[in-house]
Amino acid sequence: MRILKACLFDLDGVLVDTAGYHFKAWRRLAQTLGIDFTEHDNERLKGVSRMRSLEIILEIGERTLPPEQMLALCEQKNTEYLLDVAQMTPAEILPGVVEFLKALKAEGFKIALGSASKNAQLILERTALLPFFDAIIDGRHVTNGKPDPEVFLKGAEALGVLPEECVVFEDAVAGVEAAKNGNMRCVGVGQPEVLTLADIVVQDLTEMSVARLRELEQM
Ligand code: B16
Ligand code: MG
Repeated sequence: MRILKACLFDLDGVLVDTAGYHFKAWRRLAQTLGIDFTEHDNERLKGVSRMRSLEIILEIGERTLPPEQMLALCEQKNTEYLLDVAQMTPAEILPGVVEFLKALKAEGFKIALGSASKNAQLILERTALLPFFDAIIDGRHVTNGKPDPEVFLKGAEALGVLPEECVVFEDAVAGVEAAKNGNMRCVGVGQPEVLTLADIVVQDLTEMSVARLRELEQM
C-alpha cells in the first residue's frame, strides 16, 4: 500500500496530440534528404528527443551526416514545427484532460509535466493548460532521455514528493519504462498490448478518475 500525492504527465500523446505536426515537419525534411519517411516510421519518434528523432530518420535512409549539419537540420525542422504550434488552441487538448486535471486539483494532488519536448511550455501556454501545473520538467532540463527516469525523478523533486508517491501518465513505451525505472506507478495511455509494463492502460483520460487513481495505491 502506498499513498499517492502527485501526478506527472507526459505531453505529446497524453494531454495534446502534436505527433501529426512533428510528422509533417520531419517528412518534409526527410524528403529534402531523399529519404522516404512513413507514418509507420513516425511511431518510432514518439517520446524521443529531437536529435534522436533525426538519427532515426537517417538510420531509415541509411545515411550519415556531420554533427553540425544535423544540428542545423534539427533547427530547420523545429522552425517549421513551431509554425503549427503557433496556431494551436485549447480545442486540441485531448478528451478528458481538463476534467481530470480539475478533479486532481480539487483533491489536492500536485501536478507536474515530464516531457521530452523543448517546446512543452509554449504548447501548454497555447492550449491554456499551463495554470494546472505546479512544475514543468522538459527537454531543456534533462540530459538523459526516457527510458531513463531523470525527467520524472526531477518532477517529483520539484514537487517535493517521493517517487513512490507519484503516478506517471505516458503514451510511449520508453516513457512507461522511465516511470517504472523511477519506482513510480504508471498509467499507460494507448493500447494495453503495446504498453505492457504499465499498471493500468486507458484509451484516453476520459477513463480516469480520482477513484481509479486510488485503486493504484492498493496494487
Ligand atoms: P521537441 P513527449 C516528445 O514529447 C515527442 O513525443 C517527440 O516526438 C519529440 O521528438 C520530443 O517530444 C521532442 O520534441 O522537438 O519539441 O523538443 O511525448 O515527451 O511529451
Ligand atoms: Mg508522449
